[in-house]
Amino acid sequence: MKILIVYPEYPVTFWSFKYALKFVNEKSNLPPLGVLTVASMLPSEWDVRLIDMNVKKLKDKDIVWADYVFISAMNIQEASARTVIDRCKKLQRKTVCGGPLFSIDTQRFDDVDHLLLYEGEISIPRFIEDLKNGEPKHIYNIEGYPDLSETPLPRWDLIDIRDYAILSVQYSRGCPFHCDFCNVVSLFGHVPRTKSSTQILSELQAIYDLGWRGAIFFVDDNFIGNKKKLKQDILPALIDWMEEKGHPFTFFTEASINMADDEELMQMMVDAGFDNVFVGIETVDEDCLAECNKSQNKNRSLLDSVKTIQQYGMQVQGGFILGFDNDKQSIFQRMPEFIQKSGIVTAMVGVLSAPTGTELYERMKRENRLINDFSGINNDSDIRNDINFMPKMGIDKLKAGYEKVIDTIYSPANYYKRVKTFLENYRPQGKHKRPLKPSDVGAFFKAYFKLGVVDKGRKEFHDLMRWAKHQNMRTYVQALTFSVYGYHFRKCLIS
Ligand code: B12
Ligand code: SF4
Repeated sequence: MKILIVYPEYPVTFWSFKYALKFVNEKSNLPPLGVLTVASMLPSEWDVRLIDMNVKKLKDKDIVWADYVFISAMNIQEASARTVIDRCKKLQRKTVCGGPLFSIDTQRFDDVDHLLLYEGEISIPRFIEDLKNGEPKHIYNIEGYPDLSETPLPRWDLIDIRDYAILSVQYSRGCPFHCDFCNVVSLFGHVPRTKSSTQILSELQAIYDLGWRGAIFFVDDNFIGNKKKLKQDILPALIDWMEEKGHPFTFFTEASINMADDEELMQMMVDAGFDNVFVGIETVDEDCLAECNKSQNKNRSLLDSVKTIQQYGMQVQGGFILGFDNDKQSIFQRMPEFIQKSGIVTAMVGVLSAPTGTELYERMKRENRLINDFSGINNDSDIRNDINFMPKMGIDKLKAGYEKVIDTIYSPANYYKRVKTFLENYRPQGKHKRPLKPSDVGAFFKAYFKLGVVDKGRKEFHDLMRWAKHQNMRTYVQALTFSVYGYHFRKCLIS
C-alpha cells in the first residue's frame, strides 16, 4: 500500500512567524506532529511519504504515486485542504481525512472517501482492519478517548528537521477547565490524559539523536492539567535527563494562569529547562471572565501572576480576546494598558469566535446569532472575515476597537518599550547554551539592515539595542530576537 500524507498550507498568520523565519532561512515554525504520529500507526510494510505544503510544493505526480492520500487539517487550513481534496478527486485517488477540521465540521466534507474523526489511536486501527476486509466505511466517529500509553513515537524520518524553527513533543491531551469558547475540551475532553515519563524521554531521545539542539514545544492543551503527575514523575525525570545530556533543549508550553500559584511547580519547570509559556489571559474584565466561565483567571491580579511567572524565569506569551457580550468601550483602552504593563511581548489579541461543538456555539445557535461558518482564525487583518456570530456591540464597533488595540500594542514605540519592560523583570535561570548556527550571522546582519535602517521603527530599535548591549549577552540576543518577532507581527497584523 502506498500512502501519501499531506499537511495543507497555512495562510500568513500571527503564529506562522513567516516574516520572522525569513531572517533565519527556515521554512516553517513547527512540524506537523499529528501526521508524524498518524504515520507511525500505519502498518510498517506500507510505503509512506509526507508532504508538508508549508515547506514543499505538492505535485500531481506525488498524488498519482499514492493508493490513498491522507490529509490532516485545522480549520485555518480549510482552503488549502479543499484544493488538495479536489486535486485527488481529479486524479482519481482516494482520500482519508482526519484532524480538528474534519472532526468538528464533518458535514462540509461529504465528498471525502473516508473521514476518521477525533484521535487516530482509535479510528486508524479500525479503518485498517476494515480495509483489509475490503469494507472500509465512509465515517469513523469514535466515542471516548484513547489512553496515550499506546501512542507511538512520531516518524521523524519523514521530514527534514532543518526546515523547522522548533520541534515538538506532546505529553498530555485534554484540560480540566470549562472555558465556553474552547475547542480543546470538545475535541479532547476534560480529563487530562498523559504519557509516561518513559515515553516522553524516548521522544526526547529520538529528537536528540537527530542532532537537534534548541527549542522544543510541549504541544499540550494545558501542561499543568495533572500537576501531581508532573511534580512526582515527569518533571523529576526531565530534570535528570537534561542534566545528564548537558541541557540540549529549552522547552516551552501552554498552561493555565494558576501555575503562578504553585512555586514548587514553577521552580521544577524552570529546572527542567522551561523558559516560555503561553497563557490564556483572555480579558482583564471580570464580567467577561465570568461570561466565558474562565474561573481560574477570576479574582486574582492577572498582572501579579504574569510577573511572578516571569520572575521565575519563564517568558509569558498571552492570548487575549475581544468581543465578549460584556465588553464595554473601555476594554479597548484597558487591554492595551494591561499588555504594556505586563511585558507580555507576544500578545495574541483576537476576536471571539465560536468553534462548532463548543458551549459558546450552542448558545449562539440558541440566540440566533450565528452568521458564518467557523473559520478557525481570529486575528485576520480584516476581522470581519473571522467573526461567526453577531457580537453584542456590533461588528463595526468591534472592528474599530480591535484595530485600535492592535495599532497601539504593535506600534514600534509601544512594542520596543514592552520588550524592555519584560527584559527588566525577567530572571532567566536556564542552563541551555544554544550553539551558534551559520544562519545566525546572516540573520544578525539582515536584522540590523531591515530593522535598523529600513524599518520605520529604526530609532526605537537602536534605543533598545543600545540599552541591551549594556546588560548581558543573553539580554542582547533576546532583544534582537524580539525585534525580529515584532517585525513579523507588524507586517502580518497591521495592514
Ligand atoms: C501545536 C499547536 C499549534 C502550533 C502548530 C501546529 C502544527 N504545525 O502542527 C501553532 C502554535 C503554530 C498553532 C497555531 C494555531 N492553532 Co493550534 N494547536 C496546537 C495544539 C496545541 C497541538 C497540536 C498537536 O501537535 N497535537 C499533537 C498531535 C499528536 O495531535 P493531533 O494533531 O490532534 O493529531 C491527532 C488527531 O487529531 C488525529 N489526526 C490528526 N490528523 C490526522 C489525519 C488523519 C488522516 C487521521 C486519520 C487522523 C488525524 O490523530 C492524531 C493522533 O491522535 C492544538 C491542540 C491539540 N490538542 O491538538 C492546537 C489547535 C490544533 N490549534 C488551534 C488553533 C485555533 C490554532 C490557531 C488558528 C490559533 C490562532 N488563533 O491563530 C493557529 C493557526 C495556525 C497557524 N499557523 O497560524 C485549534 C484548532 C481548532 C480547529 N478546529 O481548527 C486547536 C485544536 C486548539 C484549540 N484552541 O482548540 N497551533
Ligand atoms: S484553560 Fe485553555 S485549554 Fe483549558 S478549557 Fe480553557 S481555553 Fe481551553
